[in-house]
Amino acid sequence: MKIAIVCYPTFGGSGVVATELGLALAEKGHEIHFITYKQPVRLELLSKNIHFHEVSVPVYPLFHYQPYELALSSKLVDMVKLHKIEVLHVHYAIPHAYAGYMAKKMLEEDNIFIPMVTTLHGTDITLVGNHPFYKPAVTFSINNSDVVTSVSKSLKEDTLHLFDIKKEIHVVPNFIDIPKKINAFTDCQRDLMADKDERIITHVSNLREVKRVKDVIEVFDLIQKRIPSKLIIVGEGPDREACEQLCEKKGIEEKVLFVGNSNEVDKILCFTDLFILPSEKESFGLAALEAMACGVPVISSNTGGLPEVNIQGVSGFLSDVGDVGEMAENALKILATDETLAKFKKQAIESAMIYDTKKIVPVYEELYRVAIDKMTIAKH
Ligand code: GMT
Repeated sequence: MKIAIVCYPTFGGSGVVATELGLALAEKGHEIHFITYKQPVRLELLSKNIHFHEVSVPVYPLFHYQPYELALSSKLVDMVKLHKIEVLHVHYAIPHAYAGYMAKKMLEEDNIFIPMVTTLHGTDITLVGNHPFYKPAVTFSINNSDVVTSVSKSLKEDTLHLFDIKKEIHVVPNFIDIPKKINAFTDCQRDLMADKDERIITHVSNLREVKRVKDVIEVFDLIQKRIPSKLIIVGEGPDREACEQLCEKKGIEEKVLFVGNSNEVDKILCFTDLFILPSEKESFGLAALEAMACGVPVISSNTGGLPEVNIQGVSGFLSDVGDVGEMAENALKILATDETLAKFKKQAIESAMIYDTKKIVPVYEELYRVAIDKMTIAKH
């Protein structure tokens, strides 16, 4: 199949999933066209089946807001025609499903009928999409997609609860190449980061309010009072400064390392003993799954889709949002002895297995096939 993928190319779960999906599909022989404003961060272009088309939005002084949706839909029309693309897969409803719908309609004028698959990722539904400013457009774009998928059961429920949806929503969970993660590193040079007797705790996110990074620091503070440990915070975002100040206020700045955005997350996870994700909202929690696939147990909140990923008492523990005391106690249970830690590490990998790329990518392929067939029948 010839498939166009539209996503956010920056650091962030929806872009990562879209990129990994494109790479996995290309490996299976499909022709993949990424259409976005920048090359996705995890995209490796060295394959005959991978193409990247940049959407440029020229700056014009009259516009206070540059019309990205317009440029994207025009680019989609041109690329569909040029490369004979058969299906359009847009990740994150805003504004991609909206721009995709416009492209579909423009193409129909030329007798080109292309199905659009929309994948809902999280805040496009729960935090942003639900805002009255966007709600009518998001509802319209979802209802006018040919296939709608959500990354968790919880996100599907939220979507049906918050919007007037007339479409079936297929739950297709996020995925990860588990064998690749397990074999990513043999020697990850743990000694560079911590002393032998110290436990290493990690958090990865875009350091936004919704991630509650201050809770990560509160949990770590309680842990480090009881056992020697280090905290690594990976990612950039608006809350970084306030979090650095909090570490200073607590006098733990020597034990907390802010490493910014990193392309070496697997390497960091390789020497990590525990992952903390205390988010306010989390439709799935790809970062938690990545940690588990690397054999890292997870302490998380029990919000959204996290209970579908992090299994209570098996891959880690879950607590109510903001309950930093319980999170720290649970963390200490896991880190107590090398034996318990080893048990949780093993269980984390086992729990991640159901989300292996090989199990999930065929589900998308089948949805594309059905959508293309339906479109072909409707055309005649
Ligand atoms: O919705 C967001 O906050 C951004 C989005 C992203 O692009 O990182 O994250 C969402 O999609 C991820 C991939 O499907 C999920 O793993 C995250 O849980 C989800 N974030 C939230 O729901 C806050």
